[in-house]
Amino acid sequence: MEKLRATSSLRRSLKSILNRQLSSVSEIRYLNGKRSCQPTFNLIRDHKNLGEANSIRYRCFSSVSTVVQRNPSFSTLNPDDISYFKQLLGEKSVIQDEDRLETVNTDWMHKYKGSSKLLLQPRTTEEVAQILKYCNSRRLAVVPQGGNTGLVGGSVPVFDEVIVNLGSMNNIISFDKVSGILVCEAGCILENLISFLDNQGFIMPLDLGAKGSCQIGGNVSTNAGGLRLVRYGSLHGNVLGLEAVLANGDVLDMLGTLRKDNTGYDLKHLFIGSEGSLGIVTKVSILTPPKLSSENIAFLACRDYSSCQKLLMEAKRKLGEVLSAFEFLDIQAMDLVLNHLDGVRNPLPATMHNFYVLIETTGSDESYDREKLEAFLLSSMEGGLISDGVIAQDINQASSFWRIREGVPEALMKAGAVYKYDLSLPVEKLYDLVNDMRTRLGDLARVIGYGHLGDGNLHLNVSAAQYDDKILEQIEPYVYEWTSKHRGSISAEHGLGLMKANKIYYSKSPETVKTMGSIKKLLDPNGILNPYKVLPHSLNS
Ligand code: FAD
Ligand code: 2HG
Ligand code: ZN
Repeated sequence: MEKLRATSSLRRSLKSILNRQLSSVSEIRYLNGKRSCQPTFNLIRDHKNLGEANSIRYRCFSSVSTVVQRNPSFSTLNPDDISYFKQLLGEKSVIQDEDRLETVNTDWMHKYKGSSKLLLQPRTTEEVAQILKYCNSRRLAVVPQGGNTGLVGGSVPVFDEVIVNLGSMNNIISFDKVSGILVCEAGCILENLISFLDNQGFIMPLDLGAKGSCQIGGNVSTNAGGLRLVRYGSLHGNVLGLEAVLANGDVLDMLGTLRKDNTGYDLKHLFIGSEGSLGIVTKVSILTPPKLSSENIAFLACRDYSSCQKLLMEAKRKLGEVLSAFEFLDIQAMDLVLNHLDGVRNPLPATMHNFYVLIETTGSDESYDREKLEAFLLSSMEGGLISDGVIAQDINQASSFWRIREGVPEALMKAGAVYKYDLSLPVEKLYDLVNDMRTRLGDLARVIGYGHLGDGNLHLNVSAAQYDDKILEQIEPYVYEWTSKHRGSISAEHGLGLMKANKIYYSKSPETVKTMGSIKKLLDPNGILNPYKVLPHSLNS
């Protein structure tokens, strides 16, 4: 009898939750990846006391500041080089304008800044091939660049590397409605591909907060994970083929559109996630799933991390075939979003909760999917895993829930200086690190935990008014050692870039790194492609 009463009151409370309308709907607007505020800090690189422009001290780069030396075997640009590129690409695609160079030399976080004097914007694979062939013969170092939304200092030069931006190669080449296979150029912006596919009744298997700026070539080159990986898997599974240009200008046509092809080594995988260090990706063929008719999204509150974890296990079991996202943010992340982003409202305003979970389901039967989600939420409430929650009633509410989760990186930028760590960890351990960091840092900085819980991917961010070596000393190498001890990855989805090139050994064995070095040497013997990134600097000497 007791139990029945409890259950019926829970049912009533769930019903009221499900029917709750948000008082105001925030604007549907996807972050376009560009910051709307100027940073209050600058540089992390510091020429001071070094006495030479050929080395840069990267202060955010490890607990002890590290000096990166310009590779002396690289040439510097001369007027003949500029004439060659102008003749090849036309005046308009050879950019030396200081303002434009400032933008492409600076990363999204305004944390890394190069001093390139040249931006090239090729329009065809042949042009990319000619650029690389020439740069290789002249030993001019090159940074491939997409939307420049990378978070590890990989997309901007370290010194004076030539920037090759793929943004002008933005054509959709073909779309096969029967197979769902999209073939496009590398410079297509992810959000444009999403819109194109939406009109065709399909979706991209990849979605991320930077969709308004990042390019598919950049996504492939970083093997970006994002918000839907829990459902559709990684780009290693969804990219069916690609075309890439090697450092010597050779074009590798691996642009297959087959699900199955076991003819020899599958070399495309080398380019997925190699962050522009092995070649420039110029075209991509990708398998896209059909757009299903019913999407539901719930914004939930949990009392503690253990409840989030149990909720995930339950969701995998009970929502299995319809689950398409399982994201979490802690109270600090929520607080930042509410305080720093315009127009964002708390969907659960009665009180702040320790944790928030966003669950999305995607399926083909509206009433069945909704019932399934409601039944899951009810049983989770009965089991005490959820303390409050709301299901979006329409697309605007759904967007406003996503805005909260996708807005965390932007809110962090607005809050001041930020140290970012992108870690794969066993789900049961994942939040222990956040707690440990809070203990270590005390009042020095705020520690924020959020991310793709469904994939065991924690985004640990440390936010402070300004960069401070005292803070960094408390974070590194502790975070990397902790991750390594738990057999995690120090880069779940953002890559290594410049930030973590020297940290690779925390997640990879020396033999594996040595083999990576051999592959790099084979494909790019002069090391012109994205130097100082991905692989440890010791491999270059
Ligand atoms: P860039 O930043 O320009 O470059 C990234 C790297 O790829 C560089 O090393 C560059 O040299 C190389 N590269 C770029 N294009 C090419 C090419 N055509 N050929 C060869 N190399 C190339 N990442 C995630 O994984 N998941 C997320 O959920 C996520 N969310 C984000 C949210 C925000 C707000 C921001 C700012 C970033 C986020 N990121 C996320 C990181 C970033 O957006 C991704 O890594 C994205 O895939 C980078 O694409 P891009 O076109 O901006 O590449
Ligand atoms: C996300 O999931 C991105 O929002 C950014 O990967 C993560 O800001 C970060 O640390
Ligand atoms: Zn992420």
